[in-house]
Amino acid sequence: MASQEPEPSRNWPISVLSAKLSNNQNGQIEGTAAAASLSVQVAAATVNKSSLQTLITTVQAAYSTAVEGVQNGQYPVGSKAILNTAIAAASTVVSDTAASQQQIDAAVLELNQAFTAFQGTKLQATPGDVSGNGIINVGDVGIVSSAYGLTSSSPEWSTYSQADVNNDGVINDLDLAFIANLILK
Ligand SMILES: [Ca+2]
Repeated sequence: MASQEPEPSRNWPISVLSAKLSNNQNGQIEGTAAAASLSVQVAAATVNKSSLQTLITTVQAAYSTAVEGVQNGQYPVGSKAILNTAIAAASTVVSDTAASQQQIDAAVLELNQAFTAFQGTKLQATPGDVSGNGIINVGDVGIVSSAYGLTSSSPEWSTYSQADVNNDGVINDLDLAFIANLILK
């Protein structure tokens, strides 16, 4: 990537505006230096922004597809704004031509932490809560019973797939037993 190539060295003009002259006898004579300037060539340190850029791309993709709400697979309201703030902070570092490798590495760490925290807020279905009402009870057993025997190749599968609690592609005794065990706990 282009970002891995060293930036060209730059010339930094330095002007001497005033100087104090000494006569070596503890006395100082205020003097005005003649207008002088010199140019110091400073080789820009090689910084690698590729990992930060890649991370930003990844997080931005997750951000744009994430949906806020209360359904399974969604994210709590407000969580996207927090992630977006973290993306913006990382983007600022990427576009800062004076950013040091240390600042870039810190930005990678911070964005990674924000991304992990965001992913942790994703709403997950409770295994066994087939009806999705937040509790596991006889209603869930009823749904599994009514879908008993269906397999992933059944035409009604998309309607009843949530009854396949153990995700083995068939709704059978194993799923009923799983839910029954949770109810009896
Ligand atoms: Ca099953």
